Amino acid sequence: MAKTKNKTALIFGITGQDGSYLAEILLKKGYVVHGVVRRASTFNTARINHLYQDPHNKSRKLFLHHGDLADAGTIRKIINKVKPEEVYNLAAQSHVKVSFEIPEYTMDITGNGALRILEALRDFQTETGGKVKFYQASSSEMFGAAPPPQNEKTPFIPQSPYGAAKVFAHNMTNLYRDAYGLFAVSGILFNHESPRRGETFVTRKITRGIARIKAGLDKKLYLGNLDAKRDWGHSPEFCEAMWLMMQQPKPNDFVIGTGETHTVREFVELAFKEAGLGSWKKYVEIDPQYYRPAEVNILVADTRKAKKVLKWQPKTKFKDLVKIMVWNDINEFKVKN
Ligand code: NAP
Ligand code: G4F
Repeated sequence: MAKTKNKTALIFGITGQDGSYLAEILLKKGYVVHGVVRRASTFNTARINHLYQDPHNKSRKLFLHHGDLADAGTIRKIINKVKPEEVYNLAAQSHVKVSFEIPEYTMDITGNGALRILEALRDFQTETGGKVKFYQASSSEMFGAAPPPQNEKTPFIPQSPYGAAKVFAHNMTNLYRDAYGLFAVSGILFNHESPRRGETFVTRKITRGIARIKAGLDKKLYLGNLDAKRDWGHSPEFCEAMWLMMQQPKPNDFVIGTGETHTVREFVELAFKEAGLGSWKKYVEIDPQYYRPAEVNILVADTRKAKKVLKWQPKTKFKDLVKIMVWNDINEFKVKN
């Protein structure tokens, strides 16, 4: 991997699935990485503990700051102190079903949070002479009811408060690019998963549920809509695409996905088979509490632009992704129990 000497990046959402992979990628490329961490009453840094460096280490490359997307003053303070060349906004209330329960909070963090960073960068770029770049984590959830395949020109018809909040942040990112000349890009990423995926998203819920059943801790796995179709890729590869977007001569938006779609049922079937548990029908029950007031039925990425301009291609196949996640959870439960 080519080393990029002395560049400084700031990641909002460094403790999340993508934030942890992006931090690894940037550190490997030679960046100094700063990350914003929310204050919590228990440790919330499990995904980046392996990257932690002692504050007394004079040559350390990873720095953490307390902050919250609700707090514009601190965002501004951190940006002014760190003086980043690249800012990645991966922070969000990122759960679609939860966004129906807490729509106002979701809009404040997932929508307005991005605007708070953009406002801080508008002033900061005057100071740096326009040298700062901004990445916004946009989402295929923004397409909502728009028929597949979805690309950069597909209209947004969001079907959740989360999707609507992401559309707001996406539009603001474009506006700051056009109105203020900020190097601002949006990566419209389709679902991407990994062993670090949050435990309440469907893929990880399934693989973790299987591990618990195998370990004798549970008898059943309760799920919602098995008919929804998603374009599922592998998170580390998608994080590499974020970096590629930031290295382009001009800021631009890109759709990132695999171009393949599968139902939740297919994921379940393959995962139970992989774990050697036989038919999933013995274990899975439908619980309507996991249905959503509105659903995104089908997502399929048209990634021609990313392939052409970024030379980016997904590598991990659906069945391999399922395998990686199933065995990670089975092994994790073996160690713990
Ligand atoms: P994730 O695992 O849920 O991570 C979200 C991150 O945001 C965590 O670090 C979280 O901190 C932080 N965060 C939440 N609320 C915050 C607040 N008020 N202030 C500061 N930080 C806050 O999500 P992900 O899967 O890595 O996704 C990264 C980004 O891409 C998100 O914006 C998501 O909406 C978007 N996205 C994800 C996908 C996908 O399939 N994964 C697809 C498209 C777009 P804690 O660790 O303390 O909770
Ligand atoms: O895993 P999910 O919760 O992901 P969803 O809603 O597609 O959102 C994820 O991808 C977006 C990109 O398109 C991101 F922007 C967003 O931040 C997040 O990472 O649900 C996937 C599908 C849905 O159709 C849901 O109804 O699985 C269905 N599902 C069925 N049973 C379930 C369950 N989802 C969850 N979370 N839990 C269930 O028990």
